[in-house]
Amino acid sequence: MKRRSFLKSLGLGSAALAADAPLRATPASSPSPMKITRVRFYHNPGTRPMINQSFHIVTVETDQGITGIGEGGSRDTIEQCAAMIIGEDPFRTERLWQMMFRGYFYPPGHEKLHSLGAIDLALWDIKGKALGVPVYELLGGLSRDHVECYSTGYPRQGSLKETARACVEAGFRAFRHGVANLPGDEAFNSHQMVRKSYEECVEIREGVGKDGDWAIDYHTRLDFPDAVRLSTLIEPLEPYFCEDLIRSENPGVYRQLRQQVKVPIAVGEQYGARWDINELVENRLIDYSRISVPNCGGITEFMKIAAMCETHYVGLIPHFTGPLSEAALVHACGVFSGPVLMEMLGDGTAKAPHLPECYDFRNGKLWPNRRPGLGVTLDPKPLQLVAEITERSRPLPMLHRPDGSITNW
Ligand code: CS2
Ligand code: MG
Repeated sequence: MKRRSFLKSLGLGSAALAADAPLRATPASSPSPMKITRVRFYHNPGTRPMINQSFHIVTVETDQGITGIGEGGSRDTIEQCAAMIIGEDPFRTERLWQMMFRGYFYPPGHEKLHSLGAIDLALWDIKGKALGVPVYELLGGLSRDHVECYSTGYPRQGSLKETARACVEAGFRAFRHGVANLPGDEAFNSHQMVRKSYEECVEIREGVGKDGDWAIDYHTRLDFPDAVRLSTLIEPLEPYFCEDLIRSENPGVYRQLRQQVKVPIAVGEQYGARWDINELVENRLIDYSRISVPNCGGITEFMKIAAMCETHYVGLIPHFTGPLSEAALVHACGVFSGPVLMEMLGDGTAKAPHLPECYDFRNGKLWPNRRPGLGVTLDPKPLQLVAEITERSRPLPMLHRPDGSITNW
């Protein structure tokens, strides 16, 4: 678009159009700040029973008729977070994040962070809808045309080898497998399962072929020496990544583990905000972050973790948590300049009845769209409204620096 017509599109007068005029845009007066009027929380009957991995839905309404949609959380912590922000300006996503994160003095645990993240998704949805742009435009604009995906639980097509082949032939970048375990609650003999897993990985490598990719999730199932043994066995099979090699409670143990294995490591689906994973990223003990939304605290937090990952050349492979969150991740990952691979469940064709418009998936890839906000549409009919928050409640003092920014009590 030529300079003159671009400036006209900003509503600038002829004086500003003169070739030598200073390019001092005088935008139309920005609309008065919105106010959050009501937060609603809906139970989604299709969600998992775990409260820190829910697909429940939250909506945030404003006095200017724009409503944001988020996903995650549980009733009590949604009510706590929502009551902190009633009456606030939804555009101030960073300030509201700080209010919800620090407003109860003790930092939130993973369950409350899930609710905070659900509301944060809705706030970003409001911002994009109000400005008429997709959220990725507010995060720096797209740095990629689409997002490559891998499939977890790709539908079985005969043998494991045939299934892996069908997955990559469907356009997925990689086929994901899990460490072998016997059906039901039969005893888990890790030595036997390491050998069985290795044999399965050989079959998967044959299935995806020499140019295909595959990954394996140890699912924190193995003890340290078994994780080392399996990683050593499968290294020649070139996995794209190996996930959750050991339990997640003590990330520092990856200092020793990293010295003993040479496979690419992905960790983070069990983590929350940046302080759970910063040691792993800053010391490059992992190659990919599995941090996801809303789990880490939504888009606001995810972008901070992404910046830390970019600094240390760590890629993003966010965990699939829910359909709306998957749509939100396309925005957040679409702008990331480093390597990205997103998790998709099954063959990607499952539809959420309450989200008639959600992410755009085809040929094994996720495609950004131009729909404003997160680009999702909510049909609440399949859901059950369980809470409405319209009153502000801040049970603890909240201190501010002289400039008005929040500091701890
Ligand atoms: C798995 C998860 O996708 C993965 O990487 O670790 O699907 C995990 O099995 C579930 O979140 C457990 O609820
Ligand atoms: Mg996993």
